[in-house]
Amino acid sequence: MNDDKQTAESGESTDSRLPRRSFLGAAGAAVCGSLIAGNVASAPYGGSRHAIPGRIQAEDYDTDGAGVAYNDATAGNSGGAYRSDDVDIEAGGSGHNVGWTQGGEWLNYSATTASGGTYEVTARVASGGGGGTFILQEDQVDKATFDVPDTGGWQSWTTMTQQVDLQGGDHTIAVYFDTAGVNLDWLEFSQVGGGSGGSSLSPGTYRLTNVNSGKVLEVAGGSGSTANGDNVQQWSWNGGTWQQWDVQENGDGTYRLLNVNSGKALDVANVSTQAGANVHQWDYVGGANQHWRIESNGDGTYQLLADHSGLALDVSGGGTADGTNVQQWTPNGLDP
Ligand SMILES: [Ca+2]
Ligand SMILES: [Ca+2]
Repeated sequence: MNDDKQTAESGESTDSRLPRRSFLGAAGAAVCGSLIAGNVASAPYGGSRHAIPGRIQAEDYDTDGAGVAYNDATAGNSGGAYRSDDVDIEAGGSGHNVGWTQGGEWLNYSATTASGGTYEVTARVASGGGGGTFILQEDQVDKATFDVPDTGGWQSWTTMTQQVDLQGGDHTIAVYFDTAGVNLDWLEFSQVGGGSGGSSLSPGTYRLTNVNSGKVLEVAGGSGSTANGDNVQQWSWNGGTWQQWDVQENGDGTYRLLNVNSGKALDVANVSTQAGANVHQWDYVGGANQHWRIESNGDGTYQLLADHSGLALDVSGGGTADGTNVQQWTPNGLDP
């Protein structure tokens, strides 16, 4: 079981630091530094801008190459995975991560922030080399410094959270590596204090009703199902305590969901990061596969995202029958 306990730090701004030449901003932006020539903005990877709130995978930095979308100190991709420019990417983390980072390297992410305000930024990081430091920027302005500790291995992941103030609209988010020694998997932005996409559910006891089927999340087998590994599925609401969930805050923007009948936690089996992995109940041990982000869909409904994988709680195949299994799946915007 991964111990993904978060190291929350105060969201102290570092705006007083000198701007770094970490990116070529929107066309026409005033930029300086020998790395940069001309007013050529980098373009989003995959063709569409990253959405904030939301998760940005480190390896999904912009296109348009060296000096525009990124700066990397070594020729070629040392990890040999995912993309084939100079940024060093390996199979790892929640799929791929950026590694072999060195001081002075940077990555740009074209993003659209839904609304200006305060956001929690959670970074999934690892370091097997004594730790390191990177800086999060918005349009070349420093927003937060992440001092990453030595996590005990290059694939020993932890998360760190800071608060930042972001502007609404199209901006370039950048990661500037101040030192060597940081592996980066992803950055997740969630708005503080509600708003669409924010995590704003109050703790308490809930029944969780699937929008598509109208059925509720339950532990299969009813009141006798109190063992680790008992399955979770959907069923017509009957008022049973095994259909009710005690939603508690973890203090880091995530929640745990404890079944009222069994006291056990909603848990992704085997800490799997695969789409289609089963969801069942297990003793609450604080694992990131037992921590869920509850994000508003802006219409009174919510989606639940497993913190370790970023995947959504999902009724298999969009089924509407009693007993249809519940799993994790790529968030698809369909009624979950
Ligand atoms: Ca390289
Ligand atoms: Ca990643």
